Amino acid sequence: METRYTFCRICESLCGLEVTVDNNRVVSIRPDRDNVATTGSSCVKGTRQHMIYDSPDRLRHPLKRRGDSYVQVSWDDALSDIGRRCRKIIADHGPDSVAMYLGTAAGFSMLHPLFAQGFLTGIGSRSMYAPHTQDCANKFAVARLMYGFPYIQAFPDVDRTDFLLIAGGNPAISRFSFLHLPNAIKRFKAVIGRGGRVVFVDPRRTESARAVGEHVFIRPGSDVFFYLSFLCELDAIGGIDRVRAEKFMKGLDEVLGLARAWPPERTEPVTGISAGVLRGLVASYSKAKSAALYCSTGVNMGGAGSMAFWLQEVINAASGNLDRFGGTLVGRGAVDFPALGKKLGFLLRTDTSRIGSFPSVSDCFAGGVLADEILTPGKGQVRALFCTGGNPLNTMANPERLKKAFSSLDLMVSVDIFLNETASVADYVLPATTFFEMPDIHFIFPLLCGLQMVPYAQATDRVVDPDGEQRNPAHVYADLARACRVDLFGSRVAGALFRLSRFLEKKGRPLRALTLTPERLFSFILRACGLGGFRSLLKHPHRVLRAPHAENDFLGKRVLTGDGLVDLAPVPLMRDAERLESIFESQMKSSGRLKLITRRAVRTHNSWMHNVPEFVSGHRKTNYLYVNPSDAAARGLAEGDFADVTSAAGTVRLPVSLLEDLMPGVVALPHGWGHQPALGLSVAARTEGVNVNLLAPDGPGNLEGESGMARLTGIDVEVEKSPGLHDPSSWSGIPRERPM
Ligand SMILES: Nc1nc2c(c(=O)[nH]1)N[C@H]1C(S)=C(S)[C@@H](COP(=O)(O)OP(=O)(O)OC[C@H]3O[C@@H](n4cnc5c(=O)[nH]c(N)nc54)[C@H](O)[C@@H]3O)O[C@H]1N2
Ligand SMILES: Nc1nc2c(c(=O)[nH]1)N[C@H]1C(S)=C(S)[C@@H](COP(=O)(O)OP(=O)(O)OC[C@H]3O[C@@H](n4cnc5c(=O)[nH]c(N)nc54)[C@H](O)[C@@H]3O)O[C@H]1N2
Ligand code: SF4
Ligand SMILES: [Mo]
Repeated sequence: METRYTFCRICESLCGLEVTVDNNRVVSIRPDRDNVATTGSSCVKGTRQHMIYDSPDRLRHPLKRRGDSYVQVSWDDALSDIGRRCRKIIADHGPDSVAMYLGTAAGFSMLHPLFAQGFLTGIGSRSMYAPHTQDCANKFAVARLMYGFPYIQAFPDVDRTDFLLIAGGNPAISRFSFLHLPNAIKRFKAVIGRGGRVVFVDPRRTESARAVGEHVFIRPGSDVFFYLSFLCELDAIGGIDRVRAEKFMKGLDEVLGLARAWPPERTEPVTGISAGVLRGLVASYSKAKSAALYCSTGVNMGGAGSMAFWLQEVINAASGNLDRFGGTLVGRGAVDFPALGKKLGFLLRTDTSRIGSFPSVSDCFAGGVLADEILTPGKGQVRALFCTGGNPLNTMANPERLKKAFSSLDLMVSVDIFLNETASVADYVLPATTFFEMPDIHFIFPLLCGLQMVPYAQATDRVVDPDGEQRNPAHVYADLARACRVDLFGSRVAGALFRLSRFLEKKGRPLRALTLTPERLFSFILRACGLGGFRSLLKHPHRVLRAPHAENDFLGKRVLTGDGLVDLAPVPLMRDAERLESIFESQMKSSGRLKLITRRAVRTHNSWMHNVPEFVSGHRKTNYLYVNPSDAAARGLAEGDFADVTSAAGTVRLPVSLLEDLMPGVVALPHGWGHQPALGLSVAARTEGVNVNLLAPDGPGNLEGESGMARLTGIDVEVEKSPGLHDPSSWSGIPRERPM
């Protein structure tokens, strides 16, 4: 038995973990109480993650599709066939015909996004897709317009603030996003302890709102009008810091002019927030010594996420709270990543998608047009897809159509740890190492962008070795690049170096000294960050602290717009604002309709926790439609009844659970379920939950213009008692005529 220290990479909390290993197996996991940043915080997903990996379903060898099932093949055979087919596709149709979907699990390690992107760059393809357009592309798009770079993300200085408003986020369950904030609820309690206020604006009285602070109901999808009225009122009561705005910003009068048309009385019927309550919030925000507005996915996914986030940022900046302790801060990473990115042109592409002309955001296209990009003939049509660390057939809008599109590809390769529902339509499935089976350092947000309440750094070695032929992402993509005869990162030198390294590594120990291992690469990155080498950082298993954040450290210094001023009224957003009247009209018209929102649970993580038997036992074998008792009574529904939920895109059938915490007129349905089509998830495929994204429409007409965000919350639905039988083996819950 041996104890090893590492950190969890399932969510942005990156909790320090203490792991007991016996005979190359993880036998137990505890939170690392000595970790200087996470001080013993963790959750059941992190401390039970060995149960995910220990499954007999775990991918241990490459698989090749044969008919409707998969057979084991050697890496060499898989790589040479993939290489041959990929080369032909590139030769016949050009590099953009090869696309990649870089999923959430990929984004939390350093090697995976780096090498996967390096491979696509080597091919010369721009066709990168990511879950950003399901959760946060609006934030990247707006940050680029206002601050000059997508990864300049101001965060609330929670530990010093006197007023914190969180819209569309539920940190008690999901932890925090766009900021490493372990023990969030404890920190919020401290705000109240020092006489401050914490307010949640959410269509559901969430676990967070129940634990701490105050709660205000908002009608789903209406946040943009809440922020407009907030800004209008802030201006009316003289809450604008004109001196600071004059010095560091531009566009103030334009955006105030826009907001003035939206006094609280006007927006009240759409947001459901009374003018009195809103005025109270603004007065309190304005009076507080320091204050911060923060929003998360509930706002991002609501159909006008870019405008909503923009206005939130305008309020924080124009009130004088941006770049002040207790307001919002722009942290410093271990290197000045935004400045470097700007210099080298990273993440700043200006192209648009072939279908729908959506701007690429952070060098990714909108996932909501991926099916169209595959199904629409013409130059640049996507014909091959690499799906890596993600499960788009579960997590993206309109999975039925996406499945048809994926099935029509000339080549599809999945790199995952399981044969999930997406991998189940791939030609090849390549087995990846888990987080425990590879060395790592913190990913880009905390390490390079400083999105940490307490800045720190940590490295981890592998905790165990893979028990089969699984390869780490650096090796997978170096090997794929060689098979496709392209240079990793599109660089001849890098390409040759990694080819030589892989060759030497395969030759064994004597030549190890000459190879570029992941550990050596990390040392290179860490030294560039002034954090010493990988081995020296490993000597601090409870991690090391970096310099604390400062105020007055961003405005006038690190703003990367052309003139160094924060742009409060970027032209594309002002243009987008012309849609406001029609959005308002349509929300007024649909105000009597039921709105669908999402709901996360402690034991689920998007689509990848349902193969652990103890996470899906008993009543947890399915997701539920949560309905407010008054809405249920109006439809004759009782706890446990089956309901049909119908949107413009489709219908799902699932059991009802009554929930008083929901705003009347709102129903909630957790995502990440509907694994019935997965060929290699023996536990999850037998769960009975349905795929909520069957209710979400995709395609260019259904995406937000500035960011390409899909609309995954605030969807208009009808709910009625199910007229027929429920079929637990179908991902919609509705009996099918033919097997899926
Ligand atoms: N346990 C668990 N933790 C997770 C995840 C998970 O699946 N499970 N996923 C991880 C990932 S990938 C992410 S991106 C983060 C996300 O973290 P969060 O953004 O905090 O996500 P949610 O917990 O879904 O919180 C969204 C909140 O928005 C509310 N909401 C819905 N629609 C609206 C609306 O129109 N307006 C407003 N104001 N609120 C609305 C919902 O009721 C919900 O409380 O969580 C991460 N952590
Ligand atoms: N309706 C609705 N839809 C949503 C959301 C919502 O709130 N409502 N939330 C959205 C959000 S926030 C997100 S981020 C997206 C997520 O969208 P995706 O990224 O497409 O989905 P995940 O379920 O996170 O997929 C993670 C995959 O990674 C695999 N995996 C786990 N560990 C490893 C590893 O170490 N290596 C490799 N190679 N693979 C690994 C898992 O087996 C799983 O298949 O979904 C979005 N979809
Ligand atoms: S909160 Fe849970 S899932 Fe997130 S990093 Fe910590 S232990 Fe992992
Ligand atoms: Mo996410």
